Amino acid sequence: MNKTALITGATSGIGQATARILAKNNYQIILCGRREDRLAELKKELSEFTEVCTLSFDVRDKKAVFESISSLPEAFSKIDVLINNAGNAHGLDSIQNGDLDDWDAMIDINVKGLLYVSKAIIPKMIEQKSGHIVNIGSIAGKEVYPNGNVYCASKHAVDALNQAMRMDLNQYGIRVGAIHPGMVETEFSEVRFKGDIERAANVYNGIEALQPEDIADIIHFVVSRPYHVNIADLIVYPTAQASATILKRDI
Ligand code: NDP
Ligand code: 8X3
Repeated sequence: MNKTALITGATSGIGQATARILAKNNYQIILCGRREDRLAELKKELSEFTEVCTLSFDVRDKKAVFESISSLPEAFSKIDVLINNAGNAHGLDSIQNGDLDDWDAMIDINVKGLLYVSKAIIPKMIEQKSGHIVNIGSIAGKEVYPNGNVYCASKHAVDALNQAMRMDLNQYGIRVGAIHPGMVETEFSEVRFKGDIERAANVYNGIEALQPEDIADIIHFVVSRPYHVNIADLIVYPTAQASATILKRDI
């Protein structure tokens, strides 16, 4: 029987590319995100390769998370792989100038949203005595950079939760690991800069950034290892990047 993967944030970037690669490699896919038009479009595209189901919910909405996941049809109810990917940065301001709504968004989505989705799925994995949780962190969870404050804090929390989940779920034979990307060219900067496309494009100026497919490829590698192999933690930079602030720009 094919394995089933649930991917949060599948409407864009890393999540969308991951859905594509897993669909082509015989996984049944549960696509999650808020933008229903994109979910429907991707479902149509991937249905050529595999069975696909969509769930539209905001990860901040506790009730919606639990209701959506418990509404899954029988054929999708055994979740083998959870990709906790939904998340974004909102703003890039100093601590003294930060916007409280941005802070709430990052903590509510990147940390609490990841927890809600995990909490809705972990009992199924415990019952199955198997499962694999892949948490998408960031280099912002390994280092802090100027004006990164709350985004970095949210991703440090993901790093801590990744370690904590691996410890607590060890007794049930559940695999837990994280991937921490550096600069990936997605809608990430557009969201961070609230639709300022020019400012977002400048982030990648003169840099051959990672593409979402590069991370998706690594996620596929991680989940397709033999079951006794658990890749616990990976940091992935583009070659042109050495840390959040050290970049070789060819301009
Ligand atoms: P994108 O902006 O391209 O994708 C973000 C995804 O998250 C979208 O599918 C969006 O779906 C979903 N999402 C955002 N907010 C919510 C919400 N409240 N409820 C449900 N889904 C939500 O960015 P990336 O693909 O780059 O980001 C994916 C992950 O990778 C994030 O966790 C990000 O922090 C991390 N990351 C990104 C890096 C980069 O440089 N791009 C580097 C390191 C880590 P929708 O809007 O439809 O709900
Ligand atoms: C995204 C990478 O450096 O903008 O998580 O924080 S960075």
